[in-house]
Amino acid sequence: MSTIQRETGETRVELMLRLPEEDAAGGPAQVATGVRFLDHMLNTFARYSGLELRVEAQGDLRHHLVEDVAITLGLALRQEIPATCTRYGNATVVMDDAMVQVALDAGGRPYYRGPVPSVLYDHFFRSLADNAALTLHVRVLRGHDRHHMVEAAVKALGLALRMALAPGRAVFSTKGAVRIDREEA
Ligand SMILES: [Mn+2]
Repeated sequence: MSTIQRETGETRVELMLRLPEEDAAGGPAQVATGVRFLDHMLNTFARYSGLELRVEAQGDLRHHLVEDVAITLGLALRQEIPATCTRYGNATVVMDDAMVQVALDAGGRPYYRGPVPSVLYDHFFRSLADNAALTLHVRVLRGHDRHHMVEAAVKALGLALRMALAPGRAVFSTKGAVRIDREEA
């Protein structure tokens, strides 16, 4: 379990993230950021990833809240990635008009390739990938409703993470081991 409090002149974020028990019906979430669409996306993230998530956030602007919640979620996720796990995950999710593919590597190589068709949520995915040290590729294959495209991307991210964080016998790397620096929460 990782608990992080992050406070700046713009926002205050308190976040708890916990890996699921095996076969847990995922993602109990308690989310209150004051931004309803962000709450919707965080609940969706928890549901699809199976991670347990609590977030309380306050801030001045919606833009700052979305970015700082993504940073804090990324920092917590980085601490929760097991030293040995499946490491790679991918998922393609459709939601009416939208079809979104996500492929990721949870092996400590921060890289983001988008875009998703929302400046705000493109930033969300980039901040999350940077701070969790994920390689995260998001491809919007189809769609015209931005709500659906962003939501399908979050669902695909959750499912891909669920796959990547599943127990693996060994870290899959030709280097023999992937060291992931972490501070114990
Ligand atoms: Mn929705």
